[in-house]
Amino acid sequence: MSSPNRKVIISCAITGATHTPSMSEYLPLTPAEIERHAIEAAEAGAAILHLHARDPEDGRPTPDPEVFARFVPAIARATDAVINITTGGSTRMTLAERLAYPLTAQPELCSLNMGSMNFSIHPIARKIASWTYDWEREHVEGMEDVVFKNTFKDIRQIMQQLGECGTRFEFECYDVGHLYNLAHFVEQGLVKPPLFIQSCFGILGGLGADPENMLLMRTTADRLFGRENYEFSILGAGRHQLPFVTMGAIMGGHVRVGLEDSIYLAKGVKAKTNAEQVRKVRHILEELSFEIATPQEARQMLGLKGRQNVHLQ
Ligand code: KMH
Ligand code: ZN
Repeated sequence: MSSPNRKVIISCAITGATHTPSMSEYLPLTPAEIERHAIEAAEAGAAILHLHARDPEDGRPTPDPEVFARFVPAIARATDAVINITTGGSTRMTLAERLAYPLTAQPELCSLNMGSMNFSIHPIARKIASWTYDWEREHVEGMEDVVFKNTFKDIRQIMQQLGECGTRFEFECYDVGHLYNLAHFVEQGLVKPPLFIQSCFGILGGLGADPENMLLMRTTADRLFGRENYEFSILGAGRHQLPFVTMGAIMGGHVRVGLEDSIYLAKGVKAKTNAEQVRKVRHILEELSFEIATPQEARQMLGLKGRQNVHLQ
């Protein structure tokens, strides 16, 4: 059993592609806003920064490497945090679009979604009184009829193409079957331990945020990989974020917060910055006698290649 003062990696997912501007005036949209939020989150204790890009004009999710290039190098210059670039992008993007910047930047870490699934927040649409930008309503309502495509071939291609660059992965697992998919690729020799498993709860289309499901994911990962071969991290969507990541830490896991996953700091209180969420979860963890991992400690735990081996444009 991990000792109570085990080091906990805090990941922060700065903006994502799921929430839209009308849902929170604090959601970072422009390169300058994403840069500021990310640097503040690192200064607050986030060892890993999970980054998406958005069109500076209207906040629409974009895979454009030129937009990423307007904030990723600046973040890397200002912090020692591990840069984690999404390969998930948005559910509307092609695989080629999703891989465009990761293959250019060859970061230490990329997210990798371990199965096709429904992935939606469409029920929120009816709660939005007015939309700021004309793309938002269809983006949210349209999720009801979109599959987040991650076929075995898609996953294999991401592993092969980015694996050649020395990039390692935050394996985003939204259901227990995704762990078996990961085990399949381990057996194929396409990925090697230490496996960074990001267990995602509370997203419509994936496992619900019930404690029993965290136990299911933890015990299944133990059985498939052996505790010594993986690092368990937890992501709770929306209102589940803080309670779930806290429970996950107590169960020996690392934690992920950020406005990509929840726009709230507390019930009915919107987070003004990503750093607010990092500070809050850090306080909770330190009150429980956990120590927060530095970026270097995270690199060591996850077997990362080091920031000098990245080609941020
Ligand atoms: N935007 C979601 C469809 C990832 O970054 O790889 C998926 C996502 C996961 O954000
Ligand atoms: Zn993401």
